[in-house]
Amino acid sequence: MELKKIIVIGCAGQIGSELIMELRHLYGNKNVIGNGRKTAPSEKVLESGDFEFFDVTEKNKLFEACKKHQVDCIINMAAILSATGEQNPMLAWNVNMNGLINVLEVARELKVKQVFNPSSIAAFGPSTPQDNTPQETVLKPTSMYGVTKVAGELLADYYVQKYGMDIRGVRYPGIISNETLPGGGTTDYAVAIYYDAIKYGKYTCFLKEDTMLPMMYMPDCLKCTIDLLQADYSKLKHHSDFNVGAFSVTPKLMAESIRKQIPDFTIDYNIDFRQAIADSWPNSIDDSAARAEWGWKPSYDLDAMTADMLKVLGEKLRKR
Ligand code: AKB
Repeated sequence: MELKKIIVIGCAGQIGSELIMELRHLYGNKNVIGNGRKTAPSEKVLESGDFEFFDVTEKNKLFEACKKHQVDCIINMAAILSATGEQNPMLAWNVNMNGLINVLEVARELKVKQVFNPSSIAAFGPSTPQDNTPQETVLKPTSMYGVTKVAGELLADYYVQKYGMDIRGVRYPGIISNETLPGGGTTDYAVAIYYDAIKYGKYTCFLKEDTMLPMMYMPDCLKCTIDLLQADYSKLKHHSDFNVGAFSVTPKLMAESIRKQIPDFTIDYNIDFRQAIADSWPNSIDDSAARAEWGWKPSYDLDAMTADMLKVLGEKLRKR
């Protein structure tokens, strides 16, 4: 579908901050509007195009911004993640659910052509098969974040059926990146470990060494988001709940991968409440529906990602 004006809600965050720059590159700076609550995104984001400050829970401001810029696509990256969600469940419910219903209602009222709303592996729970977790399976999460992700998938699919809207989304695994730090997630260790490997040569992990989780490197995350945005809607059988996989990793395997580049790197463990969240999530993901319906294919495995992360972060941290 030909999109003309896109707004990225929540683009001060880990994924949004990189996605907006990639979209501006593809669609033109003036055609991709940024949004953040009050945290200033990078200067690069602020200076390269329009930016509107408001909270996704403020429906009127969202409506006015979409109307003013005549957007035909809303990408909703504003969310409270799993760990913060367990510390403040009502905040997670408010931002994730009221934010989403605002996005869907504004899109319906303004006849916005397309909405992208991400889900997460957090939609699964302890009674879901943990290996090669199927596309269609038990969705009984035990975290508030997961509850909002399942409810969000159902709500989005309801708007597809009821109003004939074009709404798309993937169940992101843990995303590993080197530009904007993630915040409040259970998979955040997989980013922090690289920063600490370079800065201190050691890392203390809050998950046990054998905790296997699905992960993805940011270039693949951007590719999968944009590929789904651009996919032929008539070919999609699923809408807002695509499983997408890249590789699965434990803290121990990640440390071994880092040691191939930094032989003296050490890891130790100080387990906290995030272990219970991680234990309720899959080890690996079956993403055959995404592969069949819109051609999803990741590029990075663990070692390729580690080499790139250490190179990019090494240069970035040395400059400081
Ligand atoms: C989190 O850890 O909460 C997120 C996610 C997997 O959705 N990164």
